[in-house]
Amino acid sequence: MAQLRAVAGDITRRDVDAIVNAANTSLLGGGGVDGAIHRAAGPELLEACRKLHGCATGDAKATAGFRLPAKWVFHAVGPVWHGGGHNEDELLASCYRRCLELAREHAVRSIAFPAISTGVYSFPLERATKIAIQTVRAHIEDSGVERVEFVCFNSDALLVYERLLTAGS
Ligand code: AR6
Repeated sequence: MAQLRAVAGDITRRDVDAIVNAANTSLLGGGGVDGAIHRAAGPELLEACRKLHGCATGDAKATAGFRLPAKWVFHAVGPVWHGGGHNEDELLASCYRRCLELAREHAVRSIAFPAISTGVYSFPLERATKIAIQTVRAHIEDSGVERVEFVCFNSDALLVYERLLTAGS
């Protein structure tokens, strides 16, 4: 049975096969976790991203991890929160599903996710966390992934993830 857990800290330091980036449709970098991943991976990551010609919201694309401990980066594009009536829930779930599909394609056994869309894109944290946990639980067995880390950059996120993981949400 796959293991899901919340961990505190910086996703760029995680020793896993793949880390997930909360990117934008250009895939050409940005702030938040995206900026941190590009800084830690080095300029080769931007070169690799240029060759992908962007990514639709709800989708994800893979590159190598370059200078990161992780072998792969899966660049997922979460939705911008517009109040909840613009398919935001489904688009966010789709990001997690697509990352697990990429995990299967690349034989990834361990993966770390940030809280996609909950920063600059303003998706409410608790609602996003429920979607993240439920979607990963629903698709993990098919993916071949054995270990999932939800990496929380601040203590609020860590408390929410720990509570909802324990609640079996
Ligand atoms: N490790 C783990 N989590 C982090 C890190 C880190 N190093 N840094 C920030 N977070 P955000 P979004 C958390 O804004 O809302 C970018 O400019 C952060 O606390 O990075 O999906 C992209 O290019 C929050 O909980 O991503 C897009 O334009 C979570 O990561 C846009 O932001 C996501 O926050 C995407 O916005």
